[in-house]
Amino acid sequence: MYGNAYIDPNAKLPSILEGEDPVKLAEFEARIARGEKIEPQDWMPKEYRRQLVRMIEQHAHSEIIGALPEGTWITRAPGFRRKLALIAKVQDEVGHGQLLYSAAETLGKSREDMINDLISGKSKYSNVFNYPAKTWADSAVIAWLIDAGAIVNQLANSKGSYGPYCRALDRICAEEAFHLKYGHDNVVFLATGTDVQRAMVQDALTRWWPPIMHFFGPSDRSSKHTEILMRWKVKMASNDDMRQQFLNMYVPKIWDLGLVLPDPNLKKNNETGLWEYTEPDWDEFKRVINGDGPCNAERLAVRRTAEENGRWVVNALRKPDEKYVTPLA
Ligand code: BYC
Repeated sequence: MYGNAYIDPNAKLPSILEGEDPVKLAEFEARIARGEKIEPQDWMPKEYRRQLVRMIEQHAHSEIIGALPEGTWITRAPGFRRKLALIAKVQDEVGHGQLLYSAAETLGKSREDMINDLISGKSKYSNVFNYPAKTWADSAVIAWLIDAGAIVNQLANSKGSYGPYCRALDRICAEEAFHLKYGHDNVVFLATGTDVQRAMVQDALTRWWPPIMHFFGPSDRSSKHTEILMRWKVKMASNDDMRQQFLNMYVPKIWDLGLVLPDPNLKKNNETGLWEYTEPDWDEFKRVINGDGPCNAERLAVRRTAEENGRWVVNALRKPDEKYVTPLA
């Protein structure tokens, strides 16, 4: 179904590919089928460019907005070692944003336009970051399980077709692997700690589970972009496949810690090898990704303030001829 390199020049193109040169399109798809990377200067269909900008830009926004829920715990981290590790993690996430904005810029959209689309609410970013990190245990659950979900997604897509995105993902995955260890250590510490610590991490897990199930995107039945993205090897696994991979790797580890997941139907079907679960609440998912989650307004307000407060730096950098001002002292 996917990755078919041959396009019949006489066949009618799908509407999203209308107007494309069929010969160039066939060459492009043949390169992808051979596993070659597409680079910024190469010919690509408009829809490939549009889809990549959409996906990489959303990913970049997710990193810089994703720094906020955990970032609020830096000042309240329990102990110096945890504080140092959390500062480093949050800094990494913002760095991932930088890498991804640079990758998206190679496709022709300026960083300023991307940031404007974020703070105006036009662009999306990951659903999970619209929920509050109420306790220290929330930051532990994010670092372990959101980063785990991100690694499942990014490890697969780093083998994809667009060179700059794949190279950014390679570097990001290496750093995320540390975040995952940090998050796991943090959750294990709480889950094996006092009754209060245990209750705190259980409560955080119970609240974060539904957003984590949403994190991989709508079910394959209703995912509108998967087919074309998999055909062009931008996405290397479907949303449901990634959700399954995540469940397979992490549910046993969560259960090993004696923690309870808030889904009575969650179990592995040993015949199919697939996890069964209660259908996530997709209405809530849609509300949250379209701007009406518990923290959407707050998250965008923080980014807006950061933009306004940092505007003078941007303006200063845009005037390369300006004389260097000698400090008074
Ligand atoms: N959240 O057709 P579909 C991190 C939207 S950050 C929000 O399946 P697609 C971290 C989707 O955009 C890492 N929106 O889409 C950072 C589309 O809407 P539009 C975050 C979502 O693209 C800091 C519509 O639903 N990872 O790890 O084929 C601290 C239909 O969906 C979501 C990435 O960004 C969602 N979860 O597949 C800690 C990965 N899911 O655009 C950790 C990169 C779907 O038509 N992105 N939508 O208006 C992807 O891999 C893919 O875009 C997705 C969705 C798998 C997420």
